[in-house]
Amino acid sequence: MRTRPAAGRRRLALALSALLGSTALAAVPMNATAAAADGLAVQYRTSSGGATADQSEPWLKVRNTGASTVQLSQVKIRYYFKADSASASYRFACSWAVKGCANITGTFGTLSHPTATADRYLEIAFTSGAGTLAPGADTGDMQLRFYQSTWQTLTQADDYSFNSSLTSYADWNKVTAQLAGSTVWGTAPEGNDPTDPTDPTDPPGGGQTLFDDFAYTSHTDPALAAHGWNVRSNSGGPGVPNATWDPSKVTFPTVSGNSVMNLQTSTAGTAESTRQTEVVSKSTKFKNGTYAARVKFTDAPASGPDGDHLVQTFFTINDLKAPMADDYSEYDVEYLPNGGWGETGNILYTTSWETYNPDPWQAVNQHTEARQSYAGWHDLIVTIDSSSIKYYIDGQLFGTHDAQYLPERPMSINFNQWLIDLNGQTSTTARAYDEQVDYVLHVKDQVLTPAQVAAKVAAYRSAGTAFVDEVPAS
Ligand SMILES: [Ca+2]
Ligand SMILES: [Ca+2]
Ligand SMILES: [Ca+2]
Repeated sequence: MRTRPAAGRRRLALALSALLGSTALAAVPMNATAAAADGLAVQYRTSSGGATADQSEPWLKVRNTGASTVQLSQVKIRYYFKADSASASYRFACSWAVKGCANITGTFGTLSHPTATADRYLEIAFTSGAGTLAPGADTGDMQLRFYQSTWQTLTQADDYSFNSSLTSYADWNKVTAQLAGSTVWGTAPEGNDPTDPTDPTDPPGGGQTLFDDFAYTSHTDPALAAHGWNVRSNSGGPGVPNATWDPSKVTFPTVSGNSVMNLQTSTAGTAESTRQTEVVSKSTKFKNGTYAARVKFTDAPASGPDGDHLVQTFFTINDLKAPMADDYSEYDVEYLPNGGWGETGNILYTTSWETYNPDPWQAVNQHTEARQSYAGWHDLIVTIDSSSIKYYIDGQLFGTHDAQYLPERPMSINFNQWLIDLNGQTSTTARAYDEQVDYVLHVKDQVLTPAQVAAKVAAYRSAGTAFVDEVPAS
């Protein structure tokens, strides 16, 4: 569905090009035309005009120049700049704003087509709390700033959107505004306007985000299902044959004021007494991009004797259509606190799957492992682009897997906790293990650094957003 309008617009552009010639096409004032229809203007001033500075201070005002009221939550502003190094990371802050800093978010993105003066952008967005702009109204002052996360001096003389001479507010078309996904103001650096059909830019939908802070009351909270999650009750693998997948063992306790999802797996040494847990997105719409979750692994049971061959996970997966089918896809982070699969101690695996044959067992995958304890909270990130799969644990690169293991089709997002077998602890005394999940994040078609993931999560929290899902159905 998504490709049809884009293809249609591309054909229109080609037809115009044939009529007018390519030089004439470049002169067609697409943005001006759109602005007249949709009606936003952006004013800019800098409060930090030096060629270099401790922080860049793009202050902005957005004005509704159209005839109808605009929901600010539909507006996104981009300020484009050249990063100080390929690895530089940036932090956003709002010093003061008429609309309230709590209603303004700032996130950083990377341009698909870097130019001499732009390879990143700061994207300003608004929560629903920012309200509306009536025709003719503006947001008033938004005193914004950003700085290197190291607080090293940044160079802004080479930044596309920077203008040292604008020290009081004036219209500035090197900052762009999107309204409901269409660029209605300004000109992006050449080749980087996602809504200009003549620019060979990001795949459609890039940057759309799923974020869930898992603020629910119970596994029967209607919001949990409404937000796209299924708490598993159907029988079947993986794990102990004839074990029960028990939705009631998925709970949402508050830990230090923050709601977390708790998956509890328990057994008394028999299949009949074994309870496993799994939470899965109902939608299989997740493919390239960034996946992140903050997960608490445990080395010891919450109660009872230790030693079971437990698997604590965060993973993405789709269906195996036939043994060894190439278009199967799965990316796993799996922690075994008590060994299993031939291991005798704790081990963390990250595994990227091309495909497999269930019988006789044959696996085509690449994995990275670390034999050490990962008890406690950890930041887990998986990034997938068109060249590799990367796994990060607590901000450190843990493994890079090759292009032959890239996904062919979209996947679901899953958490589960289960027992490989009942051989690790043969007692019939009851015991229970907990895996906790603080949040999950997916950003479609964009590879974020661990710092960018942390900034995005912090921005949602400072905006009071516990859940958002912008990822289109595939
Ligand atoms: Ca710069
Ligand atoms: Ca595959
Ligand atoms: Ca949480």
